[in-house]
Amino acid sequence: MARLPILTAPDRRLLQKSLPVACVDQKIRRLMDDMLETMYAAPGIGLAAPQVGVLKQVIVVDVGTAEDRQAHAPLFLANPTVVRAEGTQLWKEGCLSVPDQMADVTRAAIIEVHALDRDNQPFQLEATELLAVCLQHEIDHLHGTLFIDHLSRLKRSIILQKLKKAKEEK
Ligand code: GNR
Ligand code: NI
Repeated sequence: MARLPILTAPDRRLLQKSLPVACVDQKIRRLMDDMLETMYAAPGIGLAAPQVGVLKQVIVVDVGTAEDRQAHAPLFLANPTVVRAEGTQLWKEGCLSVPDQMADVTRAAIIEVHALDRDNQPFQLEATELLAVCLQHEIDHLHGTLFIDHLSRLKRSIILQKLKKAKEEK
């Protein structure tokens, strides 16, 4: 496994739409494993392929288990789609591609997601709470959407200004 560099905004690759994978083959599995290592090292609870510059519909997520948030419970999803969404919830979100910025975002409370797993098998899962938040955040990345796109224009432009400045100072 290998750690991959994580892109940070502003970066045009984070605004592009990712393409579905034809099949979860050895190459995609390798990408998933590298993304998981990168996510754990960051550390983060989710990572989408475009964040490492790969415009493919692949995400990895690990919010821990219900009993022990620290215990590993990785999920690998290719071509994830939300087929049902109900209710709303508010969560303070951050993003590895939007460093040092956090803001409240409203998301669906319960979602049903269809995807391919690490073995190319179709599966579905129902998610609530933080897992639902994280899956919606990652699936957004595949559409070129960042959590700051859910904020007011003013809040978004303040954050983008800070990110631009931070990059210029690098
Ligand atoms: O590590 C992450 N934490 C987080 C917290 C609240 C809501 C969403 C997230 S996802 C983020 C990692 C990331 O940027 N994934 O794209
Ligand atoms: Ni993110």
